[in-house]
Amino acid sequence: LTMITRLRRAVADEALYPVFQPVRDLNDNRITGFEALARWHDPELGQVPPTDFIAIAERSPLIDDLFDSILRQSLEAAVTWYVERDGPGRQLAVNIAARQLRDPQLTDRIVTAADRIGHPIGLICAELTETAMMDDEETAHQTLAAMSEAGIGVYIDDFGVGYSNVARLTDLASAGILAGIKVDRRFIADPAEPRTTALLQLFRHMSETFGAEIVIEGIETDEHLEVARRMGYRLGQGWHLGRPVAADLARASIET
Ligand code: G
Ligand code: G
Ligand code: MN
Ligand code: NA
Repeated sequence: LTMITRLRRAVADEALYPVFQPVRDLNDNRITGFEALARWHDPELGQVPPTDFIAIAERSPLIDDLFDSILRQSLEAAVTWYVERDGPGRQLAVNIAARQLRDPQLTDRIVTAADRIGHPIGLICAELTETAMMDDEETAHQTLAAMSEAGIGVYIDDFGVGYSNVARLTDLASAGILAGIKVDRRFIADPAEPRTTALLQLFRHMSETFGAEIVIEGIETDEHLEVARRMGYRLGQGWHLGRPVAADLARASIET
C-alpha cells in the first residue's frame, strides 16, 4: 500500500483525529483557547508524525478532506466545552496548509461546518505559516481577507522562521486582516541569552504596532514563563502550560 493510499483510507475512516493544546493567559493561567493538532495512528506504521502526513496530503486535494475531517471533529468537541455548560467560550485554532490558500471555498467550508455544528465562527482562528503565503501572494491575500471578513481570526504561525517578510505582515495588518502572531518556540529556547529578551520585546512591540494579538510558543519551563511574562507577553503555549491532549481531557482541564 502506498503512503497516500493508506492516508486516504485513514482520513475516510476517521483514523485521523485532533488533540488539543491549551493557550493560556500567562498572568492568571486561565485557558483562553486550544490549538487543534492532527494525529494519525496507523495499525502497522504506528504513530505517524503530522509533518510527514501533512506533507503527503498537501501534494493533492486530499489535504481538503483531511482538513474537513479534523475541523469537524474539533468543532464537535469544542462546542460541548461551552454550549453544554455555561461559561465563556474558548478560541479554537486550526492549522491551514499552504495548498489550502488556493482553495476559493476555504472560508465557506469553515463557515458551513461551524454553522452546522453550532460553533461560533468568531471563536475560530486559522493559523498559517509565512511560507504558506509565498506561492501566490495575491490569492493568499484574498483568501485571508475572506476568512477575516467572515469573522475567523487570521494568525501567522511559527513567526520568525521560514520566509519571514515584515512587509507582507504590514499589508495584512493595514488591511485589517491580521488578528495575531504566534512566535516560534526557538525564540524562547535560550532564555539566558541577551538576544532572547531583545527579540521577544521587538516582536511584542511589532504586534502592538499592528494592533495584533501575540502568542509565545514553546514555554517548556518556569524560566521560559518568567521571561515571557517579563517581556510583556499575555498569552502562551507550550509543554509547561499543557501538552496536546484528547478532547475529553481538554474539556476536563477547562475551569468553569
Ligand atoms: O502536532 P505537532 O505538534 O507534532 O505538529 C507538527 C506540525 O504539524 C506543526 O507545524 C503543526 O502546525 C502541523 N499540523 C498539525 N496538525 C495539523 C493540521 O491539522 N493541519 C495542518 N496543515 N498542519 C498541522
Ligand atoms: O507549527 P505549529 O506551531 O503549529 O506546531 C505546534 C507543534 O509544537 C506541535 O508539534 C506541538 O506538539 C509542538 N509543541 C507544543 N508545545 C511545545 C513545547 O513546549 N516544546 C516543543 N518542543 N514543542 C511543542
Ligand atoms: Mn500552529
Ligand atoms: Na507554531
